[in-house]
Amino acid sequence: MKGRSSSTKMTRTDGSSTGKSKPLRIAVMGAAAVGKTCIVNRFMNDTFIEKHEATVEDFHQKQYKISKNDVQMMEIVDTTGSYQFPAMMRLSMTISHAFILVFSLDDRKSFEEVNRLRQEILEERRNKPTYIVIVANKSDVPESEREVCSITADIIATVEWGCDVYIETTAKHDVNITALFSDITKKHYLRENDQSDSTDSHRTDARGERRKSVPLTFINYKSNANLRKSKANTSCTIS
Ligand SMILES: Nc1nc2c(ncn2[C@@H]2O[C@H](COP(=O)(O)OP(=O)(O)OP(=O)(O)O)[C@@H](O)[C@H]2O)c(=O)[nH]1
Ligand SMILES: [Mg+2]
Repeated sequence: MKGRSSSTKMTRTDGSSTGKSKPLRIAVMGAAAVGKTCIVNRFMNDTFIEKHEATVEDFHQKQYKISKNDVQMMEIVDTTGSYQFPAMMRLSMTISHAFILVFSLDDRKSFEEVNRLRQEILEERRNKPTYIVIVANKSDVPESEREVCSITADIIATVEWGCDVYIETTAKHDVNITALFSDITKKHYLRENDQSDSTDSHRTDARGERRKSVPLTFINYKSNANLRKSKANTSCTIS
């Protein structure tokens, strides 16, 4: 693997106030080359790198401004897509609160990998609060190159798997990247400050089963209505 050595990247905004809540730890996981690093780089630095350079593990910090007077500290772990570091992955699963599980719309196997990771996370965390977002990246790729149907993936992720949110992104064209992180961060902040609404669905029940949920409405789901319409005649199979 042509990977970087394990590194720590610390990036802060210039906000001087501190958040009331504990740092939010987000782990970004998924198969190799699905765009995890590009998603994080787009969010942290508004940059996009064309060349794929395999990650071992990168750590980022950012203060996210919730409102005029409130900030939330975020700690983001950009994990490896390689299977070579299982202990590192387990640790990320143990210490993180939220998980961004990324697959690429032009890579069917990466969708299957997201399911494997999801199961491993739930097993690892058992009844601990766990917020899982499934990200379909590379939404800019042409229809002819897609191997995963977005509508089917959305239904599987939110209904069958009971994940908290499904969202399409393109790190390349910066679509839904900020919404992705701000959704997770705002919900965490509200939860920590005891203002969460009763529909919050990040927790597991006593049997360790996840409650089903509906994606948040403030996220731009790349105009789902149009997406559904435009894909009405497209055959999608994921099994
Ligand atoms: N078309 C397109 N390409 C993308 C997008 N995001 C990432 N890529 C490309 O996909 C390749 C892999 O991106 P990375 O972000 O390095 O992938 P990764 O998931 O971090 O890979 P590992 O670190 O090996 O696990 C690069 O060549 C990127 O330029 C996207 O939204 N659209
Ligand atoms: Mg990477």
